Amino acid sequence: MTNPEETIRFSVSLPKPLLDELDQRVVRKGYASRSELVRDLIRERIVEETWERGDEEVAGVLTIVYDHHQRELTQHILDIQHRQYVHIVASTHVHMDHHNCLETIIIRGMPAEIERLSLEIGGLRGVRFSELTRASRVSN
Ligand code: NI
Repeated sequence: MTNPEETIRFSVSLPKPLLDELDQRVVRKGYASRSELVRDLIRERIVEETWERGDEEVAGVLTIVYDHHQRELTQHILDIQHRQYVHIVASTHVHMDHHNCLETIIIRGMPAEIERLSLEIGGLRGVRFSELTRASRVSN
């Protein structure tokens, strides 16, 4: 029986310029080894594909910066979150300065639902910055 935790070594053939690029990234990003970087690249790709396929539950973190003084915007953002409460896991609000509020909203659901919600909030008048980090379960 094979152990699912077992690490298997295999060899990959790469053209020299591509290998050089890989090694530069290892150094630049502070990886301990090529293997560590390649594992991360594969996991990133798996998360992306899970989102593209769209058939399983994933999680996203929406980061927004918005104008505190934009009339009714704070209430509007809260109303949307309450309407979608099933999907909203948590949110954190930081008052950055007199005008700017930063909020991170953790959302669970199908990729299309999370994308729709993110666009709805990000598209509100007075939201100055909006970025969705796409995450999913990833095997070891
Ligand atoms: Ni604030």
